[in-house]
Amino acid sequence: FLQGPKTASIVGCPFSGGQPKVGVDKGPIHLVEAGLVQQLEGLGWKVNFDGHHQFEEISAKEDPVIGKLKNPRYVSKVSQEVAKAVGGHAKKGELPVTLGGDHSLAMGTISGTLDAHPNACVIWIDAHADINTAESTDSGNIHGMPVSFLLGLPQHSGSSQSDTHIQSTFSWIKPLLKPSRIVYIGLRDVDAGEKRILKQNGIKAFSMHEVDKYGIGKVVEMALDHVNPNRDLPIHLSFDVDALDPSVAPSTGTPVRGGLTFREGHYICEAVWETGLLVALDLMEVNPSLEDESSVRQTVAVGCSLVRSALGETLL
Ligand code: B3U
Ligand code: MN
Ligand code: MN
Repeated sequence: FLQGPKTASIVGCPFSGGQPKVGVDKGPIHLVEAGLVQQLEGLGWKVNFDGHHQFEEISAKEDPVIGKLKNPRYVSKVSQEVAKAVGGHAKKGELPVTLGGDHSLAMGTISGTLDAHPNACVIWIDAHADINTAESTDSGNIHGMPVSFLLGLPQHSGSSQSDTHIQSTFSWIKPLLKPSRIVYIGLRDVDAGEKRILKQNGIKAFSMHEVDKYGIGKVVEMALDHVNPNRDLPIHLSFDVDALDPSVAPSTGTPVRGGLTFREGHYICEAVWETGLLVALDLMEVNPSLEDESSVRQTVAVGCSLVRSALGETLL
């Protein structure tokens, strides 16, 4: 295919177990209610959407922390289901569009993509690096950790018993992602431990500093040159809406000022679409319970707009 498959499959993931704030599980519902399906159909896509996923909850009582990790069984089980859904769509030649939900879901989406496209690369758009390990995490929130699991980094939690327990809980994740196949854009709130992990693994990241210095056009070109030098590998775009400045996308769980502008965020989506290599898209961390009604409407609208751009809207 030249411009990606022409069927998009919406994977609605009402899930918030990777972080403590309620409401992010309502993100996908609001995005669909805002008309995302019809908007994509308006761009000429055939869109599959047969309702949001219904994840069977694992109660807090049945899901005590392992080391510092919160809701580990629930997060793992949900992401495993998401991996199956995303992988299934991708193998049928459809474009999975996963709507979060919190970013721990990317353990599932990227596992699904790599199952269908083992040579895929990942472009991760975020204020945060989401690469904490069981050892480095302060919060224990797994939405700050998915990349470390995808890379198969060692998960040391302080006792060998809980190390084994973490390993078995997440044993379905095949560590297929190579450090050279992921690139970040938008970072500005990275923990000290995460900086160490990025450096040790030689992972390329373009923080807001580089966006300021080079401009978004050059940054995206450099990011693609790094992760996809011959422009021949399938691309998974994982977009955390908190990469955008809070003035653009206020309704998200961990806003950080100094983020991407509306245009910079859209430019990334357009440039990825332009490669013709997009095989999967995530839009994560829209939380319609945070901030006032007009902020929610704005954030949901921007979310829909980013998805449309990644699916070809702005290309003339
Ligand atoms: N790095 C911190 C904060 C954080 C990560 N992702 C989000 N927040 N959204 C952590 O909790 O790991
Ligand atoms: Mn994130
Ligand atoms: Mn984030």
